[in-house]
Amino acid sequence: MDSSSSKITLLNISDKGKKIKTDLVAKETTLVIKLNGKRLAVLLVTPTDVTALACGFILSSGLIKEMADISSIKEIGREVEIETKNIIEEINPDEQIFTSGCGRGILIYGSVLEERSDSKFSLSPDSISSLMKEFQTMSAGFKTTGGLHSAAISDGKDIVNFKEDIGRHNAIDKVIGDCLLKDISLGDKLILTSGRISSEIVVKAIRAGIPILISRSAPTDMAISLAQDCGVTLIGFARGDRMNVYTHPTRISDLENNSPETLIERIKALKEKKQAVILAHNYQRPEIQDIADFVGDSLDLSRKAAETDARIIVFCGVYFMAEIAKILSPDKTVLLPDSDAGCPMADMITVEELQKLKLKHPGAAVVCYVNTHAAIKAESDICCTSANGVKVVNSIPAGQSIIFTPDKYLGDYIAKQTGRELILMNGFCPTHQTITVEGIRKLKREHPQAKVLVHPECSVNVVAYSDAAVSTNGMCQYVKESESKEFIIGTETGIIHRLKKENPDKQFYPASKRAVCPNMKLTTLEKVLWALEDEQYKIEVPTEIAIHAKGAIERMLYVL
Ligand code: CIZ
Ligand code: SF4
Repeated sequence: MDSSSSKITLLNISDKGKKIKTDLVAKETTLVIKLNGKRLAVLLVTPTDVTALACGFILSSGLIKEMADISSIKEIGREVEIETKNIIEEINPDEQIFTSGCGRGILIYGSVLEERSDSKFSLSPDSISSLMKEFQTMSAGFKTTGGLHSAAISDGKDIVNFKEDIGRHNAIDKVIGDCLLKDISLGDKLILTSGRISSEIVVKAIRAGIPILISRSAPTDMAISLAQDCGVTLIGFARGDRMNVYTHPTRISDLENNSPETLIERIKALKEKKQAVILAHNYQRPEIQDIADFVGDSLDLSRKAAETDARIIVFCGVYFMAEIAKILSPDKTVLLPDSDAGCPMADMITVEELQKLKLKHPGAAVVCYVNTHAAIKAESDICCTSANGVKVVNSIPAGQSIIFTPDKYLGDYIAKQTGRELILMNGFCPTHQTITVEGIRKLKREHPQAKVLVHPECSVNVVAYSDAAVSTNGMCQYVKESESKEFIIGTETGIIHRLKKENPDKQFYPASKRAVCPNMKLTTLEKVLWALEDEQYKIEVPTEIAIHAKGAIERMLYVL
């Protein structure tokens, strides 16, 4: 194919007047990628290195794992035809994910979540700065048109591959594909990109096995969360000597020693020194569960918080949980390692809405799910968790009407179990909504012996389809007592770490790989260390609210 620019004629208007000029602009053409005789994708590309682009594209899309999977490649005009050795399965539409505006393709997001880079490749901030400088110079050198994105692969010392394209995705697919064609290993390399890092770009690095991703521009929140989960070091705004390291800073040498082992040592030492205890929710990341003094559900954790002699409680969970710990232990310092770790379900109702409903139903008892802000608990008669909601509702005298807030699905489950009519609000958990009957049915076909355990925060038809709808602690107990060896787990996937640890001889399959609560996953080892070092972020609850909320929590504890 031809080169990357076209000569055009234009009218230039400036303070010096009008002038006809010629200039170079980026060339854009279509590229058809055919896989095993079928049309896979039509991309808009810069017409250079299209074979590399096609190879990188099918690797980034998860359709091949290595060059050895390809049996032939042909470039004919504006088409690249690739044949693979093995039949490639149809892409499961359940696993498919939308792509961002200028993205395109067939990225299969779920499957990358199982991949985790543990590459020990590392480099210093100085090397990053000088690589970025070289990258900039190369981009400027190649750039005759403006408007092109560049990507490069580096071994930490030199740039070993450099490509440009009108699309930031294409530029990256080109460098990855060219390394595949040239048999250059990628596990000990990094990617440099001129473009914004969205989650799809992180997916490309993961699929290629590249552990470090560096950009001049910004990453998105989803990209950061995915890079954290999959062990990729993500660096943004790398300009001059400055850079922001968003995830896994352990690969940046010369910084203070912060390998995971050292981080854990430092957390342990500081915890002793400051008389702190670390509590972690069942949905936390595995490494956080492993360093915690105690792992459990919100009720367990608030009890531990009330019992402990520690001076500081580092609460690895979400805001409403840390708030309960503070309400029950007002004299202790309660720290939430990431102040943004909230709960969208708790945010779905306001005090005003609840007050309005109370006025509409005078005399009704108000039962609030634990996933609420303290101000809502203060407006409620009694609190409950998913483990004790049925008991709590049964404790309310027959005949008294009951408002249940905020989770409509848990409310529906409790209503069915107790035979009580509940006045429901419209809250729900977005994470549990990723779990569907279709998804579970598919898993059940693969594992017909597996028991299906789901959380009552799941939608009504999912709960109806399950063998049991139970809280996270309920799942731990069910699995321990069950003779079954296989379980489909319909809740936030973090619980699977605990289930595996407690039942090493049993198998667990997440009902949806997308049931990952972004808020629960905000806590990382680094943030736990910083929380201890700087005693941040302190939870405070206004006294008036705390007194009333404590009443609702203590009434729940009394019912048990
Ligand atoms: O109560 C909890 O900890 C939550 C939010 C879920 C569960 O089932 O444990
Ligand atoms: Fe809230 Fe759902 Fe996350 Fe639990 S899993 S903290 S209910 S968003």
